[in-house]
Amino acid sequence: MLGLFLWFFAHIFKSGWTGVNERTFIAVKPDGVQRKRVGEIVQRFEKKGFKLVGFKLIQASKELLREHYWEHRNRPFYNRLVTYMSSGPVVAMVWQGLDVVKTGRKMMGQTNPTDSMPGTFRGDFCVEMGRNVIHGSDSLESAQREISLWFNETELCYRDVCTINWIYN
Ligand code: DAT
Ligand code: MG
Repeated sequence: MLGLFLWFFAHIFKSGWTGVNERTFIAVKPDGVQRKRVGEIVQRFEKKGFKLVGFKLIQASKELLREHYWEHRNRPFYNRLVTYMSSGPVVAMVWQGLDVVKTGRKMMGQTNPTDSMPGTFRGDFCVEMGRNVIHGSDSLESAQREISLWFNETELCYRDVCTINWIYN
C-alpha cells in the first residue's frame, strides 16, 4: 500500500517536470557576463519558444559551486573550475518547455568550444574549455537538483503565456 502511494506521489511529482513543463537550469558564467553575452543568450531561448521562469544575477559562493559541480569533485580541474565560476557574478536562469533540457544542451554546444558547431553558444562565443561562457543541465535529474540548489521556490514564476497555442499544437 505504501509502495503504491509512493509510486503515485513520485509519478505526480515527476509529471510536473515533463512535457511542456520540463525545466532546465541555465547559467551565463562569469566570462559570459563580463563579455556581455547575457542579452543574446536570453534572446535565443526566448526566440526558440521557451519560457523564462527564473532569473537572477548572483555572486555564487564557493560552497554553492562545489555543490553544483559535486560530480567533478575528484577531477584535476575541480578547484580551478570553482575559482573561475566564483570570479564574478553569474546569471542563473530557469527555462521551461518541451524537451528544454536536451534542446538547451544542443543550443550550448559541446563542453570544449573547439568541438562546438557554429550557431551554438560555445561555438560562437568562446575558444577554450576553461572559459566556455554557459552552463546547462545535462539531464532531467540534474535540472531538478540544480534548480533547487540555485533557486528558492518563491523565486520561480510559473506563469501562463498567451503564445502557447502558437508554440504547441
Ligand atoms: P558541461 O559544462 O558541458 O556540462 P562538464 O559537466 O563535463 O561539461 O564539466 C563542467 C565544466 O568543467 C565544463 O563546462 C568545463 C570544465 N571542464 C570539463 N572538463 C574539463 C577538462 N578536461 N579540463 C578542464 N576543464 C574541464
Ligand atoms: Mg555538466
